[in-house]
Amino acid sequence: SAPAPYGALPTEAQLHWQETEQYVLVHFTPTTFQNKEWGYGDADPKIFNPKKFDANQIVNAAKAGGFKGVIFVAKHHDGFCLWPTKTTAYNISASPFRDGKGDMVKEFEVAVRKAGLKFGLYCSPWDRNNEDYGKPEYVEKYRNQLRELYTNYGKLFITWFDGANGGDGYYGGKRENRNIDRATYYDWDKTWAISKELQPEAVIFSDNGEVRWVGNERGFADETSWATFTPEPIAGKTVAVPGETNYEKAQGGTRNGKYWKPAECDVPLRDGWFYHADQDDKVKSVSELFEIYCKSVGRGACMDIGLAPDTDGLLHENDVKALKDFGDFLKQTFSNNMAKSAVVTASEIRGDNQIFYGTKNLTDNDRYSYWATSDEVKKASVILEWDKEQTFNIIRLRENIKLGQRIEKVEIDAFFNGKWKKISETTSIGANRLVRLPNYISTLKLRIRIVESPVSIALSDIGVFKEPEQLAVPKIKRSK
Ligand code: IPT
Repeated sequence: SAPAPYGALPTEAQLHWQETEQYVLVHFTPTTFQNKEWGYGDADPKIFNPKKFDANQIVNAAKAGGFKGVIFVAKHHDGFCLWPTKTTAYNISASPFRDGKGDMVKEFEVAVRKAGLKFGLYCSPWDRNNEDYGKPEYVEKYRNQLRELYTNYGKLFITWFDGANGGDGYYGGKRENRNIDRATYYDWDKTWAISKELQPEAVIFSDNGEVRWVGNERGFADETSWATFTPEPIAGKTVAVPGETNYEKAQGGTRNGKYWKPAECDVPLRDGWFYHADQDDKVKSVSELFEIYCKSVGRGACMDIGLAPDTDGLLHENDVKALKDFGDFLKQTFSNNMAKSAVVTASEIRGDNQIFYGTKNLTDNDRYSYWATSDEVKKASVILEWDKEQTFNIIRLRENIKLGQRIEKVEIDAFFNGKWKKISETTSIGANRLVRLPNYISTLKLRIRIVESPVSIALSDIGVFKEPEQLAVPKIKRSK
């Protein structure tokens, strides 16, 4: 029989989110036209007039980068709604865009579906325009905004909730004190129930959501990062709510944590989430993006890259190029999996059942078919052997996470001059682990030794890859 699952387990929606791996988050509001990061909610709607706006240009640039989903910021902190909402006059109908008949959320949705990607929405809880903000009436309006968004734009893969949600303090030089008690004001259980009811297949992103904020905006999970997490409040608070969850702990998660809450690593493609012309030469290079990929997707998290359309309503050519180059680089790296041409043998197979638990499951591209050991076997190894030397620098490991996160430590050896030599070691595996060696190695044999696991092993994938020696295209010039 199959191994018993271990610890907290992912839901169906979390499995689908995990498979998405990379997506983008698009910020485009009147704040873009004010050249700010956090708008005050004081912009005249008339300034929102992107004359060349084309959702397809933005979505297709993301697709060329290998991104499989698009989250659109339907309302940011400035409170301007990018769809014709009934909840406030401060919305796109008051702007000159499409003569006041526009619906940018719809235009994004249509472009995303046409490109075959997944769609997600962010709607800021914090609202610096709404006159009711801080009162119970606002929370009702906010919930109605969510209802509109989760009803009229098809199936969403993620609903995104910011922890930057109006606590006491200075924001962008402006004092905010609306006496919001974040532990109670938004009543998150009740607010999130709207997402659960109207979009049951979407995961909720937040500090303590079904997908957790990784705790920094550099795009990096910790070297050891568990998919399970037990949220704790920040110092001085009693409940772990969005904006008041101890985010320092989120980078690594919690071994044997109470909940399955894997990390999302969000980071803008430029320095800021919004477009600023003086950042045109600060677009991240392919090597920076690949480092982020390895430290997010390669550590069992998802990668969420911020895209910032300019005042024309288009992505700048440097951004388009960076995304395309990154997508090409990923394709070149991952198109040839050398593990598929190896003879793969294991030190032990559960019940000797080659079909259900054998090593062929390790190279079949199925995240949920797996090699397993017998219940009492918690240390085991797999050898990959080729008939001619292979040169590579990336080793990919995946567990069948339907059975939980099991493995705690792995050592990796290569065969040089008739002897095994340890070349690397790693910790948490989970949905995906990329071990990126500092140099290429050439060898006839590779050995993966699972050395620490509280229960039997259920590994679903071993991949072996070589990242291109040179980027196919010259690096974008950076000023710093
Ligand atoms: C930060 C929020 O505090 C956090 O809760 C989360 O939503 C995060 O944003 C998403 O990136 S605010 C940011 C300026 C660090």
